[in-house]
Amino acid sequence: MRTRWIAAGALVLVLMLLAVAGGRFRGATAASAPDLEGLIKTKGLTPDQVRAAVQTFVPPGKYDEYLMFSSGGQSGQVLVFGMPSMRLLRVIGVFSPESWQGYGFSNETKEILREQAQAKEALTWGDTHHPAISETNAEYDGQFLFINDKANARIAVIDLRDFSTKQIIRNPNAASNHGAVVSPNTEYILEGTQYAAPFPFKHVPLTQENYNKSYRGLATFWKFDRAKGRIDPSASFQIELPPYWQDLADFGKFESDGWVFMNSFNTERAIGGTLEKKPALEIGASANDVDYMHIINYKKAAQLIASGKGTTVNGIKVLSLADAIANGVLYFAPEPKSPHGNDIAPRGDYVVIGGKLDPNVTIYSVKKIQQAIKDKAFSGKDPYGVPILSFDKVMEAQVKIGLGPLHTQFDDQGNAYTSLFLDSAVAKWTLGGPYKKPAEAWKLVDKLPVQYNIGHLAAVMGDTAKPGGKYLVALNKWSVDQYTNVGPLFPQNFQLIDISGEKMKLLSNTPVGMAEPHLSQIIPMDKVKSWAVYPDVGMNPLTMKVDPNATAPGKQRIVRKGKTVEVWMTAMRSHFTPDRIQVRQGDTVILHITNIERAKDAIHGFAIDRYNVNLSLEPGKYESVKFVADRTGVFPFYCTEFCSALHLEMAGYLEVAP
Ligand code: K7E
Ligand code: CUA
Repeated sequence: MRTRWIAAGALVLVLMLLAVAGGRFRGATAASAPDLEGLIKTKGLTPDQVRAAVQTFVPPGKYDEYLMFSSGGQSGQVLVFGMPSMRLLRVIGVFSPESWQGYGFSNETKEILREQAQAKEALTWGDTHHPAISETNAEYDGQFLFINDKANARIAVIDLRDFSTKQIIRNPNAASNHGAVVSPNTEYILEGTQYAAPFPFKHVPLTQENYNKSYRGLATFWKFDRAKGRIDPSASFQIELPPYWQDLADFGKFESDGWVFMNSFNTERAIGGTLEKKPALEIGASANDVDYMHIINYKKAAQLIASGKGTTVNGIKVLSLADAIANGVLYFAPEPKSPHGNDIAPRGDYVVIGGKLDPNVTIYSVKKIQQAIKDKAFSGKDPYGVPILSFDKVMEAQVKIGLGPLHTQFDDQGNAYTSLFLDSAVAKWTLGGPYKKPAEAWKLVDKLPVQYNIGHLAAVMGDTAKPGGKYLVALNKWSVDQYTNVGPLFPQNFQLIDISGEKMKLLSNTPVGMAEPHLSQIIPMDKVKSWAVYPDVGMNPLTMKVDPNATAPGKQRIVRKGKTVEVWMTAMRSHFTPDRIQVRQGDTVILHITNIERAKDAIHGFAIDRYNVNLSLEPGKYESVKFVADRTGVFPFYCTEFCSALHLEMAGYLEVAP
């Protein structure tokens, strides 16, 4: 039996190789076949495993078909994988200093990390959850990437021309955030709060009465200026929400354009108090059978703000809850208790909600929601006066798919894929019209076990207007027995799944040992047009322009002005010019360094002993660093990238005289 499997496997592989090579290596393949068979036999591979290996293998020198941007969880960074090989191509420093990139060491990147920081904040990490690629007509355009920091209520902007962070915005009124999504043409990035907090933020003693009265949630719409590549806080606004714990959200598109759908939980407004013998938060926050999906007309909110309705709180315009209700900006719809995922179908016609404690996914029809709002089909109001749409009037379908449904992605065949946390599985089910015929609509069609405790999943462009099908990645929280033990901090487990056929097929496992990714987004490789070198020599990565302090060859110099010593330096294989700097103790030293190389990959680093100075200078990049020379001595500086045969010689001395 076993031998027959092995023979079949070898045959499959040989046939595939022949097909791929178009017969070019017929002779060679025939000659090496026994070796292959032996290899398959020794490893005990099944035909499916052999097929998966061939399918995901990207030969040396060839490129992957897709890029996957993953959140880096508590590392505060973004991870970039090639797919289907699942090779890690890049880590992007975002909320945490990243020494390989010199991120958080140069003046330019220090400024990004410090930008918008509030008094007494010295944040050196973030908890990234939701990367969002910029969109044009509800499709990824590959220009920018946004990501949230759940812990500190921040949003970062990454420019995909050089894959580096350009801006970090701190929400002045929120204490944490969760969802981060972009509108179909990237006019806005939505940041929803997670845990309700006193509004405006200050100390308000945590009693039930105070909580109900003075604590609030917020939906923040950050206006994105695409030409500048920056969020413009002055054109942004917030909508005040009841103190529920708002969760994931999605922007409508096409027929739901102008609307946002946002989950909430803890509509019970539980505040904990276990030591005082009150119910634990998790019990209090899941007592009710339903929570409220927030249905927000953000275009109307933007008009109201533009016509002067909002008040400015800590520098940002806020539309009050009362104004939101009075002007038809905010409605609720009941949703299964403790919901999590909130995903809009490709045509913008359905909202899919995964209720963690409900075995169904619940699907709402956008048409029905719009009709119910018109008809004022309300079943009541919440304690703050928000009208609640009647569940029967807005619900389209419920599909029983298994335990712990979380997030949903879509393919190009009218199917949806939902992660099942408690079942450790992916459920494939069908959408209704216009995606499928009535007889095929709203049915569970396949289920694939994953290892283990899946959180998000990501399909190729799986949350856009044009899903690509083909592949899906399960982002599993637990790996348990999938890898060799490397100590009690276990890697996360990414599993690549083939979704091109009727049945899902597991292709590969990838351990992620430096982060807990939440969401990923997958984009065809050719949609991202990044630079191999900075297009002009002396480009400042912050302004994306040639910096006035960039140094041309022949213009290198050291200038003293009072107690400030300024150095204009170039880096080129294999020397820094100048290579000797003499200062006196207590001087302020400013280094302007330009990598004047034009060759791809000719990267230099710049480090100084004991001064915590560390830069990464990619070809054409200008960066500066400033420090006070407070310790005397003779400190070597050197290039930290092995750039040439004389790389070790690419060095110099900083002399600090008493
Ligand atoms: Cu981990 Cu999207 Cu923050 Cu779900 S979230 S798993
Ligand atoms: Cu430059 Cu090593």
